[in-house]
Amino acid sequence: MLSVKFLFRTAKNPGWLLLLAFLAACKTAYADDGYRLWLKYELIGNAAVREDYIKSFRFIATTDTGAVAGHAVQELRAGLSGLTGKQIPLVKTPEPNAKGIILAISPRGQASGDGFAINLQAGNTIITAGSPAGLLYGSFALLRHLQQHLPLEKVVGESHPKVQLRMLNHWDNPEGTIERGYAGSSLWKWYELPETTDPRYYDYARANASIGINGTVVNNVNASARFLTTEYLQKVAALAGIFRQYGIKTYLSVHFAAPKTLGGLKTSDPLDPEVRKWWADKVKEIYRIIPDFGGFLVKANSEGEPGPQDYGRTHADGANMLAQALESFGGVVIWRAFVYKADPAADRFKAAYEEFVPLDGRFAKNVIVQVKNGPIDFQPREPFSPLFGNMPKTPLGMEYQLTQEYLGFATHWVYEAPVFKECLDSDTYVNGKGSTVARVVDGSLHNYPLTCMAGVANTGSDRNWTGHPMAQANWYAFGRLAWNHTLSPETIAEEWIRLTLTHRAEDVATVSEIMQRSREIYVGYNTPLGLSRPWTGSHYAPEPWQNRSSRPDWTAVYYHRADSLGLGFDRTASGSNALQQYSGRAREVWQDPRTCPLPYLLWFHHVPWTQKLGTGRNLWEELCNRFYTGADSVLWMQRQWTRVQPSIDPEIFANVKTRLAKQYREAIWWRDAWVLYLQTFARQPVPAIYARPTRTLEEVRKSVNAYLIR
Ligand code: BDP
Repeated sequence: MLSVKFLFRTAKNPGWLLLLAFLAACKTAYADDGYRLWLKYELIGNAAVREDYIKSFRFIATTDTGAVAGHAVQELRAGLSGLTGKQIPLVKTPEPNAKGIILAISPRGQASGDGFAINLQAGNTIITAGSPAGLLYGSFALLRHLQQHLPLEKVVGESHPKVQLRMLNHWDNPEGTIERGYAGSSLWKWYELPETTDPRYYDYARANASIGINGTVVNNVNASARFLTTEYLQKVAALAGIFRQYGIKTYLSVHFAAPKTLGGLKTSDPLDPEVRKWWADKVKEIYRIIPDFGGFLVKANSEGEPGPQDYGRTHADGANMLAQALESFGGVVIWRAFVYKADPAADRFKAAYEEFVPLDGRFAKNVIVQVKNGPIDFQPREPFSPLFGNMPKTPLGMEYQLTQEYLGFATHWVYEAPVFKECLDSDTYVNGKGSTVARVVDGSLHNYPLTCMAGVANTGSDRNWTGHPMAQANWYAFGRLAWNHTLSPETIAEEWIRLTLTHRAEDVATVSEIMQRSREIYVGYNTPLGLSRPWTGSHYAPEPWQNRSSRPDWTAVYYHRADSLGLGFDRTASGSNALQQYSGRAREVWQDPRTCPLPYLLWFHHVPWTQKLGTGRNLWEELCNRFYTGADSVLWMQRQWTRVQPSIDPEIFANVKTRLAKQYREAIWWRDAWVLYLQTFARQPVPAIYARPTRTLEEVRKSVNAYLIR
């Protein structure tokens, strides 16, 4: 499917007829390749609903004629013509008594800029906002409502984003690969830019704007200094020129040693005057080329990336140098807190807190410290990062990972909204009960002047954007939650299913149930009871036996600590005491193995194999229960998916079906690897109710080794 923008450019004559014919052809002639995401705008089958919308939308008028509002109008016209089969004219002055949509800038009540209100007055649907971007968000909200075939009266209301910077972080490299990308290669065709711009860039921007995303970092945090060359800045500017029309600012990840590697200086020391001047000049150049540039994302002194500590300086010294260069242009520095040193005696869990908490209050005003949701690394389940709540004087942004690095790449179906929500709803207790992570991130707990939520993108050049068709929901859910973190995963899933897959109520419920359970099922066969697996290697295949690496915290055994006595990482006072970094009830509940919820148990405790748990089973039996139930539940997912076949597009149905079959095989792979490996320590039989794995540990190892061959 081509972009709306492209259609508008090419379909001038005979204009709307051509567009309609095109949309109709897409519906009937092809199966759905998933390209249109949640913006399908298919003709409404129910004649009464359709007629009601046709009567209510005879025209569109706007008081703002800039590019962003122009795209709002364009989207409404394309959306409504698809949904109702009627073209809606854009008029300067509405006919008397005609009903239509009016977009109007009105600063009252929408002071935050991106917020909007939708009202019905004298039969007109009036979208008001404090800014053109607000009009765009309001238009998409209206379309989302209509795409769900809901009564128009119900659309009335106001909406304001809870977080200011709602961003995607692309881990895309200059040669077109994507670090941890599983949906093809980069969307950005660097070799063609800036002369040629793929129409897909418009659709990318539309999709983001439709869920409220207003920032994008286009390159990998393990950043190539090449992005700061004039040649690449011109390329980035071409992207930024498109994104800006959808209210999206463009940001770059920067290589901290660029003054040396690119500028030819002897040092990249942030306190060196020449280095500071180099950055100041570079920033001036960037703003000459991209006047609304958003700012820098920085991974420094992390996993071998250069940083201020190379010169005996702090993260604050590094961030503040860049912040100063950006300040007069309104740019921000987003400084990542993903750090851990190669110290065999240390607990990686504690590293970010130890490095960053002492710096609280020392960052410049335009710096945000971006924190991964958990203390380690995007594991299938982690406790919230203890940084949240402990840096009251430094705006902390949230970093989630949409791309499924540890969640089965593009093969396993895992709906991530529960992962996001679990963290947001966690109570840090730093200012007493109710000091949730959500309140840290939205700034309300500590009055942060800047707020940010970022998702590491799961998009790529695959036709359906995300590889697994159901992974589109993770992109969607991220945007919706960044806008409004009070939405529930269920609400978001049901909305997404209606926009993307089916309107049939029973099937919406069935797919939603698969989605709600999918993460827990994955955790069951992958990392139950608080196991984690951030070891090196593929981040895909099971290797719980892996014990050799250039550093201890890149082995599997470092994390699970299986021995003849038990399993799990003791992070209480008798162990690494990482629990000390948490406050109040959070710490109290987690530090006692009797009160620690089972999903977090092995994160914090080394538990004896024979220890009876709240479920009545001992640790070994409980692990077996989770591994087996998790893997078997993929069969349940398959059965449920088969039930909805009649109302799902055949191409999407078949695509998901094949992936589920592979997911099942791999769930068994994970189950067998863990069970057989852990059994060598636990020395207990697999409970009789479960069939023993049909292969030996050696056989599983061999299959994993074969998988890992490069
Ligand atoms: C880890 C990834 C690695 C990233 C790193 C990061 O394995 O590729 O560069 O996170 O976030 O999860 O910087």
